[in-house]
Amino acid sequence: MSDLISALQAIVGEPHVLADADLRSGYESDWTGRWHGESLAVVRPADAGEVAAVLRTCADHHVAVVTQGGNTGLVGGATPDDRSPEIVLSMRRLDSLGDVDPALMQVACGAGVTLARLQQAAGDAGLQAGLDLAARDSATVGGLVACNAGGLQAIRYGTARRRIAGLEAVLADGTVVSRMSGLRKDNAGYDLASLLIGSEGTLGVITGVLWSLVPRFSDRSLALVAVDSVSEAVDAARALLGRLPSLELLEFLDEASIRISLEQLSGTPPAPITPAWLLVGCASSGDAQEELAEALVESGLDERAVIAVDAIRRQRLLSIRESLTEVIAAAGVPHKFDVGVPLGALASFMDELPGVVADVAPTARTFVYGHLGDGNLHVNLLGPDPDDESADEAVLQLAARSGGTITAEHGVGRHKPQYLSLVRSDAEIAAMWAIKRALDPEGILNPGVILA
Ligand code: 2HG
Ligand code: ZN
Repeated sequence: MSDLISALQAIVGEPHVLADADLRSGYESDWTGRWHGESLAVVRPADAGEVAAVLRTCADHHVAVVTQGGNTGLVGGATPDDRSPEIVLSMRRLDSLGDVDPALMQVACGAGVTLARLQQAAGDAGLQAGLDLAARDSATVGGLVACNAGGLQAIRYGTARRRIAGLEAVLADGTVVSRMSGLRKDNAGYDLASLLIGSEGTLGVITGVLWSLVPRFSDRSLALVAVDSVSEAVDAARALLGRLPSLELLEFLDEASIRISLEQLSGTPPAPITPAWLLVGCASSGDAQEELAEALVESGLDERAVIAVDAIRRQRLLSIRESLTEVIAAAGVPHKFDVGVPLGALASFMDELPGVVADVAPTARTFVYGHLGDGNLHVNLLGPDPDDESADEAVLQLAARSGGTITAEHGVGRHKPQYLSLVRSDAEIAAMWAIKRALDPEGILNPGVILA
């Protein structure tokens, strides 16, 4: 393997090939601690040309490539495993950020630009990124696109897919494909960008994108609604979805999530602790608070709602929701899910969940929170051994039985390939394999991710 290491050093420069175990370790484990493995080296290219040369070299040496951005993924999709010799391809040095085009509302970003930096650049131009999530300071644009990330504002602006006006990527054989003209309309053949978005590093390595920004609204408002049951939460969500065009965020927390989060935050709870809380946010060029207050009255929710009157209180409310991933990870190695369930089946999914978990993991602690407006719930279980898949199987089967999906947001990764057939037909999986084999015939790009 010393041949491979020297060849990689010749491409990216010696300091950017991390072969030492201590230097590699931060890239070889996800931060929940559930996914880890060993790589031959971490390679840090500076541009698409270097990525192309690295891929060609790895193919020559029959070594696989696990592409990694900010390492904030939650399904092991950017973590090496020990099944085949692999390098980690860290994309963080591809961090160039162009000027915002205010007319087209587009900006060119290298794959390694963090979401926070993109948001800042958008804000400086009087616009916004149209995507937000708690890992914004580390998550990179390339990773967000490779996973088709959702996050807190997907209810208004859609997932990362909707934000992509152009894309550059390196294919497994080292060829660079680039469609960065930013044309709003272009129907010339298959849309390769669409295929690469959400492909989790298995079809190509995304090196840059043209990001499509959204208008920034001058006024924001956020309310916490304390409800007595999940079905009440779902009814409230339905009512608000229909009558609040400026809705930008509609989040759910169950009682266990409310309690574990509040334990970390000092001070009195902002509302009575009930079986569920909703966070309802809107952004408007008019008076957001008035629009929100009106919608709450019309939905009969005003007596259960607390509206945050300023940005500091808004941030405090949001942090109860945003801190959950870290708070839960601090309490153990969680089994994490990002199931999607149709709104009409959400209440029965939540009713059945405790029994389904108790059957296979009677001592597990269950937390449910997430993007209720999108039907996307984050079930988190603490207790089962990280390698014990029985609760995973039970929860994902329940999501599938409920007419939902095994992943609404985080992707399949290494966690869920064996469950793909719960929600995709044999014909669909065969078509996915045909695409995979056509674009990556040697199977060097993230083997074992999505398709096992
Ligand atoms: C979120 O919505 C992220 O906060 C992480 O998707 C979800 O912690 C999780 O399970
Ligand atoms: Zn989420």
